[in-house]
Amino acid sequence: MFNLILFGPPGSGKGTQSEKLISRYGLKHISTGDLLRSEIARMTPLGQEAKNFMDKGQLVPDEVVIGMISSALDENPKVKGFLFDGFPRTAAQAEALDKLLELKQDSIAVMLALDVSEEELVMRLHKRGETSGRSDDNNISVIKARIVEYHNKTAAVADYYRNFDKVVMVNGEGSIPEIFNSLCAEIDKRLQNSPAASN
Ligand code: B4P
Repeated sequence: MFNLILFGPPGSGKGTQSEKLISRYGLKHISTGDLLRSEIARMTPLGQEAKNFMDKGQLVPDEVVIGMISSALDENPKVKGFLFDGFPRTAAQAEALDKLLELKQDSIAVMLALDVSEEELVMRLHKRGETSGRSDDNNISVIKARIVEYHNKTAAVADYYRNFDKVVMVNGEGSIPEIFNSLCAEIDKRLQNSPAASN
């Protein structure tokens, strides 16, 4: 399998680029944000718990998210690979993901980290809030709280994968196709060395 993490602060374009990448490479998309929003829409107990955190711009507790990922991996045993979008977001989530993949004799091939200035992030999310109906996008103080959570808890995840030499920084500012091309160039380099992913 070829497993990829698309990493970056809120609003860096993870969701936007993931849609294009899964279509090009046939990977299974796992977005914890989408999974959580689907739980909220279905008004499940997990969704109700998650909503309390998401509406404040806080991360949902690790055990909730890790449980969701474990189920998603089990439900997709025969895929070419996974594209993890918005996960892992804490060092504990990163360690748990490595262990879950190890149980399947698998691992992360690369983390592509989108680099976007804070000013641009706030602008993008606020703009999306005008139309998305997402309660965490239409309030500047919640947007800023999400960015603070990112610096306090999520940025360390890149350090975790740096220890294994798996992080590649990609400029996340510019047009959507330009950024997509930069991501594809990095993936293509690695796929050439990964026989498992090319079949
Ligand atoms: P997510 O759903 O992961 O969303 P996000 O980080 O806000 O956005 P993303 O980076 O995907 O941005 P997008 O492409 O949409 O998280 C939401 C919440 O869920 C979190 O705050 C947290 O509470 C919870 N959560 C999720 N995963 C969790 C986990 N693992 N652990 C704990 N809690 C978790 O882009 C944003 C906007 O920018 C869009 O409007 C897009 O059109 C625009 N855009 C994209 N690329 C652009 C470009 N190049 N130029 C201009 N605009 C661009």
